[in-house]
Amino acid sequence: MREIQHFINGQFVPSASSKRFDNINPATGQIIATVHEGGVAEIDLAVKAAKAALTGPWASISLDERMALLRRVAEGIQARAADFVEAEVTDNGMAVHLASHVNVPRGSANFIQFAEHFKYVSTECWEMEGAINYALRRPLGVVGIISPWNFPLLLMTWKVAPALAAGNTVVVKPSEETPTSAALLGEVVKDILPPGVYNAVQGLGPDSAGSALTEHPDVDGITFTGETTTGKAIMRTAADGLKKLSFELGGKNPNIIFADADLDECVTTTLRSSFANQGEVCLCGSRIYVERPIFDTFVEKLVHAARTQVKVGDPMDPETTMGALISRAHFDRVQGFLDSAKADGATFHCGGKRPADLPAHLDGGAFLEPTVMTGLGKACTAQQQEIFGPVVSVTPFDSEEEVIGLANDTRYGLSATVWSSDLSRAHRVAARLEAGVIWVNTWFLRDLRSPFGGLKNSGIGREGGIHSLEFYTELKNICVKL
Ligand code: NAD
Ligand code: 6OD
Repeated sequence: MREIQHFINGQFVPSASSKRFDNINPATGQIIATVHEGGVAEIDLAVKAAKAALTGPWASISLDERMALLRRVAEGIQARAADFVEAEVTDNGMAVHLASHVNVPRGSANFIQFAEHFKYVSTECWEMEGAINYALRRPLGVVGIISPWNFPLLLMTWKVAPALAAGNTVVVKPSEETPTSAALLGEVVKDILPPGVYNAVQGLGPDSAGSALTEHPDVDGITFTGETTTGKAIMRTAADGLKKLSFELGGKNPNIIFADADLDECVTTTLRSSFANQGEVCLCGSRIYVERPIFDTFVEKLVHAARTQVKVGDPMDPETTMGALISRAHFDRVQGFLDSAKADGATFHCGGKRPADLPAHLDGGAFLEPTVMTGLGKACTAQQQEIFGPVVSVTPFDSEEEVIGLANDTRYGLSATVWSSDLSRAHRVAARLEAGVIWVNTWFLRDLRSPFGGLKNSGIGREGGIHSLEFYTELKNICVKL
């Protein structure tokens, strides 16, 4: 059985305790690795290494050298792309096509982006009578990165790359569901970065590596992606150490489709925004609002596309477009939402069950058909809570005012899409939506220089471009009397 250890101070090391947990392939239900569970002792070792590295060679190399090292990390990921793809598919259950076209390339692109961008950012200077102020940017210090399972490499490197580009050192706690990519990144950086700059401690959340990292007094900031309830728990724990925080949390994202939208393009993209990565993308649109004149046609087209274009199956098959949900436990949670929707009177146009025709080797896997529902009122559980599965609910609307109200009627505020060929209306609606990221006539089109994050219960702060630099550094003002 393959073993996954911690990567601390440039070395793979076992846990001090005998605690281990299983890494399960969600498509087969098979155990694929045993993982060392870290806790207070391993986090302390990693934080000590990260703190020491802050004053070692990492601190004294030039900006150009640091960025060159990060570009080598990007190349290292590309060189090991096949290993990363396999790890992401077998840990997460995502389709190999998605892993190799989105997740793993973004793992390397994140390093290239921040290695480039941060080279050209300046600080402020203010002249006053008889004095001059200028600001210096310094690394935040030791950054704790707690990441989720849904895009393991993409989301971990989305934080590791800017943190390192800004001169910090990091301790990563990857999701217990998807431990492999953080270990593989250790293999990549081992011969590139000085020891202690990148550390990864495996483990669970509460009473394990996650809470130990949040509690550690020498961690200067925590950047977290995951559920809103976990964010609240981390915030409470981090309050004692007054740590700087950045949170990317859950969503219940609206897609707003006006009757003048290019319907075929809209359906094609909505199919993706509904079912990509089994609907396990924080940005997936789960509440679809369609202007009444095209409501029936839209539902018919989306259901037809879901039935004919989504191929649920073995994630390793390049033809598969939808793989397995992350675990049986998550499948049961999603099923609970489907049951509540049924009880609330939803009509199921497709899906709602495990596909009948899967091969025998996937018997233990957590598969669900793409599911389209209508008929849910705005207060229903399935309309208000994040399902995080391949399930969407479609609702008609009659006016711009009404749909803005419906879209904003949620405690979340992560993303939204607006579909219309009337650009004035699209701008007007986008400006009034309570969401951090809004796409017009597209979805998940990313420019890594732009601000990314959520409003309300979907997050705190923004990352991306200069906003990442803001989080991963501290500014100090120097005032010189002339
Ligand atoms: P999760 O909150 O269950 O776990 C995320 C990470 O937090 C894991 O590494 C976990 O071990 C750790 N953790 C759990 N409890 C902890 C605690 N008390 N202290 C410290 N660490 C703890 O989330 P998940 O199930 O892995 O991911 C799915 C969620 O993530 C969804 O809600 C999704 O919307 C959200 N998400 C948000 C974004 C975004 O950009 N806003 C991106 C991806 C995922
Ligand atoms: O594209 C990104 O940078 C990003 N953070 C995506 C988040 C996807 C959520 O599942």
